[in-house]
Amino acid sequence: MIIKNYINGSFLEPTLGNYIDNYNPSIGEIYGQIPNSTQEDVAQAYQAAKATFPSWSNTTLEERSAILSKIAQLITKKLEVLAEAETKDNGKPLSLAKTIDIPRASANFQFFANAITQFSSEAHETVGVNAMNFTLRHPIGVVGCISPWNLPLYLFTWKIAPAIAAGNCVVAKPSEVTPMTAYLLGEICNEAGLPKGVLNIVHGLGNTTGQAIVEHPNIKAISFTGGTKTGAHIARTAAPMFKKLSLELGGKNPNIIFADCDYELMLETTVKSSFANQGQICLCGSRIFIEKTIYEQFKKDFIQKVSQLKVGNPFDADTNIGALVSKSHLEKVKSYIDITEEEGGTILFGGKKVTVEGSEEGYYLEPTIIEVQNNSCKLNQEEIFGPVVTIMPFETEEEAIALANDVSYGLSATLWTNNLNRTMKMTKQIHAGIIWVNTWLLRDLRTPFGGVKASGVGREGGFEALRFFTEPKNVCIKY
Ligand code: TXE
Repeated sequence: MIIKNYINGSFLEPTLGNYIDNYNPSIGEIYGQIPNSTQEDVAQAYQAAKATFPSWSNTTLEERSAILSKIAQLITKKLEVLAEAETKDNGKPLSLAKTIDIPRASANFQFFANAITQFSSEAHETVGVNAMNFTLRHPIGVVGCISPWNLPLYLFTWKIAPAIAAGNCVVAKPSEVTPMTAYLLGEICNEAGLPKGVLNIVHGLGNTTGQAIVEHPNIKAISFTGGTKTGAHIARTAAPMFKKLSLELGGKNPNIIFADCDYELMLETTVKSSFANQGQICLCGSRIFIEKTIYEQFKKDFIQKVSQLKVGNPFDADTNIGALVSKSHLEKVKSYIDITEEEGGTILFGGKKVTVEGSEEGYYLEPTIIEVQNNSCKLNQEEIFGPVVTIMPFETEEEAIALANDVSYGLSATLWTNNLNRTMKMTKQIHAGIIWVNTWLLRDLRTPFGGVKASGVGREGGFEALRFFTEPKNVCIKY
């Protein structure tokens, strides 16, 4: 299958005619090609977006909202096709794509279809001097949205939906590793009656196509989700051009477990927060800290539960853990497992590549539990982004807080306890953008989403996203 760029409502070949291979990670084979777009393709996408901006930014909210709702409905209608495309491209279990990824992509459009009708700005009366201020919130113009491969359509739409809801036109690039559902989204947008040029999708590599979007002088805002190194590079490129930036980057999230928690619920949820999507979610709790009094019990029960997970072809109904996204990513994750001993750790479970019958060339890895001696080892400091977690005991609340914060990232944290005072104290002191208490990945799309420290800048979600994709202007009237 050869896919094309989606520019001005049409499917176009890249101007230079260059393509790159697209792999199916569950069998390790090339199954398609995608454009390796250049600056010219990005410029073409920009021109289409620019030409449409005056009319799109002047559509009524009702009109915009209705089109976004229609896109949401069509995503739901095509759930099976989209889920299968996502699984083939990414290697994630089909059951996950069907229940999480694709429903959430639809929810993103429906949420912002509703949110834009409720978005408002402020007025400030300057009492005593007869002056009235009000804030206008203009769409920015043409904005860039760049997304990663772990939750392909889910994260792509998480940016595009608020951008176009707010009246912007978009030049977007999905990850070159997982381009398929973004390609299908172009067809859906046409079917939903989204005016041509509102959304333009260019495919290609990060350092060429992505870089061209970030460097484009008139693409005024960049919303990016991906690796921290890439985020830093994008920030360096965009800063001298004074672009608005939203960066959602990596995480090395603590999962802190106290003895007073609801043990069974914690255990079941911890298996998910460790290994869902092969551990390739920026919110996974990859550093597990357990109160010493229940450490041995937890170790035994956790290993037992994890040993029941089935690694297999993602299209099989009973598969819990599918393939990692690419061969190079599998090698990266494995390289961390290989340094366990020199980093003072012990592999308690897993650690090896898996050969799946009938899919022998696929990129499979056992869910892996490593016991570490301290938090300063590489396994606890660097984002592995695969099915690998570390475990380590702690004794006091203060120690748990120190361990949680002793890392360069600050995306999310999970806390398991039924002690209210401890909950309040710890949620205030942990450096993270999101903290879950007695749950994990429970999402309300109105809430601010993003991290601190090396996990990025800015927040997505709810009105935060609509604020990012609009430019405030204060008007002061003296009367
Ligand atoms: O991501 P990249 P990679 C982490 C995870 C992973 C590491 C590297 O630890 O192992 O990052 O993954 C585009 N200008 N996360 O290298 O490169 C790229 O084409 C503009 C965490 O695969 O950051 C893709 O569309 N764009 C993360 C997107 O950036 C550029 C999810 C993300 O790819 C670019 C993924 C450039 N110069 C990886 N270079 C999370 N936060 O969830 C690349 N891109």
